[in-house]
Amino acid sequence: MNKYNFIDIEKKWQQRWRDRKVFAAEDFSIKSKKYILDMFPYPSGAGLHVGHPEGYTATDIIARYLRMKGFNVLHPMGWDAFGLPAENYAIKKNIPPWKSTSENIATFKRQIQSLGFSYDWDREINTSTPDYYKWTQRIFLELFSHGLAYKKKAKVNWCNGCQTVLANEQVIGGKCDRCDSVVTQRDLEQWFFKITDYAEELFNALDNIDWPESIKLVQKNWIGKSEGAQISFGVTGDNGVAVLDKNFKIDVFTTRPDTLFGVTYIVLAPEHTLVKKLKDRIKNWQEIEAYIHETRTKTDIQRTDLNKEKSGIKIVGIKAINPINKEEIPIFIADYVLENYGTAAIMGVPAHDVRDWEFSQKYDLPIRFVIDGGIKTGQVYTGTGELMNSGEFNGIDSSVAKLKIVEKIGGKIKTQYRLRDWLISRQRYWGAPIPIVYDPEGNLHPVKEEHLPLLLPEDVDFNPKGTSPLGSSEEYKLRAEKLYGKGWHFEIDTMDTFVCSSWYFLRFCDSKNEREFFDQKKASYWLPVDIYIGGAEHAVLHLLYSRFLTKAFRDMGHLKFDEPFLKLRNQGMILAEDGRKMSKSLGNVINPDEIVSKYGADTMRLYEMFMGPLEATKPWSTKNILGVHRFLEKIWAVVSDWEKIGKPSETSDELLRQFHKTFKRVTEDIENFKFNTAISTMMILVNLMVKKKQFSENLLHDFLLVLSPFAPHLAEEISEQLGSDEMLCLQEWPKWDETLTREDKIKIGIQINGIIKGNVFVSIDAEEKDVSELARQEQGVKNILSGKGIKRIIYVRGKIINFVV
Ligand code: ANZ
Repeated sequence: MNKYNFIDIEKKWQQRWRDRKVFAAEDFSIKSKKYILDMFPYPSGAGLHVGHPEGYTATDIIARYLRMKGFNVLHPMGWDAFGLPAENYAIKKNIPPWKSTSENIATFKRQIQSLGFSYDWDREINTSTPDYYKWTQRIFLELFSHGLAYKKKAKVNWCNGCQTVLANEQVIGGKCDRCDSVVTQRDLEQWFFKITDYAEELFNALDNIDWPESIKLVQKNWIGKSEGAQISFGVTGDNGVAVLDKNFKIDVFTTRPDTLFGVTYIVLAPEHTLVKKLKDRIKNWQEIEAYIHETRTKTDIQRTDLNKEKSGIKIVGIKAINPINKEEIPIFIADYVLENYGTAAIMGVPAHDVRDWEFSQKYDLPIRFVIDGGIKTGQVYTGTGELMNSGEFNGIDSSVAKLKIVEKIGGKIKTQYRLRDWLISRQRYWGAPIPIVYDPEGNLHPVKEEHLPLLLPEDVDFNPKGTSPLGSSEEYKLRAEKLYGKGWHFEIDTMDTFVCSSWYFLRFCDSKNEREFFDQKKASYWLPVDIYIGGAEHAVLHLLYSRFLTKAFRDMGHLKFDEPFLKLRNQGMILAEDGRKMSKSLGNVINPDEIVSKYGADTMRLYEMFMGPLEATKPWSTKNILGVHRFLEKIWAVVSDWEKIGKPSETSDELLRQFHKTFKRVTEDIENFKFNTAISTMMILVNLMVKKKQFSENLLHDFLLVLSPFAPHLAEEISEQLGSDEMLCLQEWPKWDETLTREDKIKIGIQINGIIKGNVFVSIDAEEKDVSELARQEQGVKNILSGKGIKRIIYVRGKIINFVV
């Protein structure tokens, strides 16, 4: 054999796999299926990052392994191709987004293909092409016709940097998750998907899927389930003068109905509808109105910031009546109570709620302890306990009192979710046009089926002006009039790119279908996804939206399952060699192309898996990559040596066992996503192969089979050079002999009177008699025991032998 020439070898095998379409997934096979998916990338101008191949290598190992185990595997790849960066690039460089996007896709594809991943490229998806976004638009229309897509004027997050609204999920700590600009509030008409209809199921079903606990927790917190009660307070005028309508009530949502006797005031969100309704009865209206105005500019995050000094205004002229003791209490408006949570009103319990405590300090409101535990310290007490100052409920525990109090006053037990509807419209260009058309009176209508895809116009001014660029297209205007009549015009907002990515995994089942989202039979064969790997940063965006869409699709009759991704794993971040995050500005970015051309794709794949546990954050190391490269060279050399010295005639016993142990361990490690330890096991074997040199060709062949998901090019090449004419990737995964995988000797601790004095190695099935015999011969033990009578021997099988003397 010649030198390990990875450049030629890798090119040759990639070509061969492609030409023979060996990784094409077969629809309707009688074989069992496995759907192995990566989070598809956004093809940025920067090209592939070393972080991408980490997850892709992991799924590729699994996909290749499962094919060899006899499964029909769907392992597709595509491009999440709409989005802001391409549009911003267009503004800066005057290159239209479709052009830069297709160039970036070409680069990404070349780079991904250079790594020898076993994707079924016939199913490739590009979300920015009309054959895909036609179906994204169809989804919009179906959601619309089922009442799950709607337009409303709402307070929304506005990013000045991106000049568009953002979904709540895209606002991180009050800033835009893309450009870091501070997000402000605006009142705008926007499109929403009604994800809140699914809040309960989205929350509960997390318990049934195999996802990292951390991701489930983030989603649970985001959905924010709160169990409490809705309690109605009466409203009256000052000095017992009734308000106009006796039925006026203030409903509050509380998680602590057990504190009802401790309520000393009520707070309404400044936007609460009752405030405007009672305008005529409010004596300090001007003050109230100014405060409402002031609140409008504040985001929910600013309003609920725990460090912010509380503010509010007392409403003069009306009072609330506590339903439990008929006490009249003041009503405030304050911005710490949010408009869009619960009932937009709270009962203030300063003794037992931190925010209320602060508020009461500022406005000098009475503090009444009603749960035992706080009064002793004179500080706010948020725990539970026995009730006090609560009439007939005194002495009862919070958990019981909660229910009893709600029952007594006719309140309602209520579960509240923090999740808000998904805001999907964007005032940007490079996204799927929203398929809605307006008549001259401004009424909205769905774009007709036969007019889909509603193509993105090209004659637009990309420069953001705070309104949608599509509004600047003359062609779009004329098109609407031509199709619908004079004065009609299309919606000019586009959809958030997260809409495109919330369903792409469904399309892979049948990505070329021109008549439907996908063929029903194909979908029921392939779906749901069995294993999904991607970054943890998608916890509440993509992963939540995809779950919602799957459930909505199910309820609209397109799918028969509940959850899209049965098993999810996250790859950890790869840091730069200096331990910092890789970034262009720090100049510490590693380019995968360089690694592939210097060491080869197999080294790159193996190295990324060898760096550490898949989910761990780990720094890049050029030294270690060399080590991995040498490991592959060693494998090559072992076989080359054979040519020189001849194939060995027999296998050493030690090597035989090591081979079988390796087959077993690598199999189990792949199943458990422990790729790094699978590789170290293979390294141990190869070292032994180099040292002992005595192993059969059959064993070598089986070793190449288990190596092949990790370093497929090298493994295939050696196998071919050894005379095999069938590709490894089409062969069966090797079996092992279980008895050969057992450790043949085990260590037994020797104790004298319970104190360890030495060790002895015995065969795994040794009897007490044999162990005792061997232990007594151990030199140190022999010396101590000499001349002493052994009273008793205690043997703990496989662990310890104790001589009592
Ligand atoms: C009285 C009370 C007493 C409360 C007590 C807590 C402790 P989570 O868990 O977040 O759901 N609340 C209700 N609606 C609100 C709104 N629109 N804006 C701001 N705060 C609101 O919290 C529920 C609690 O948050 C509710 O229970 C209410 O305060 C407050 F010792 O009612 B509580």
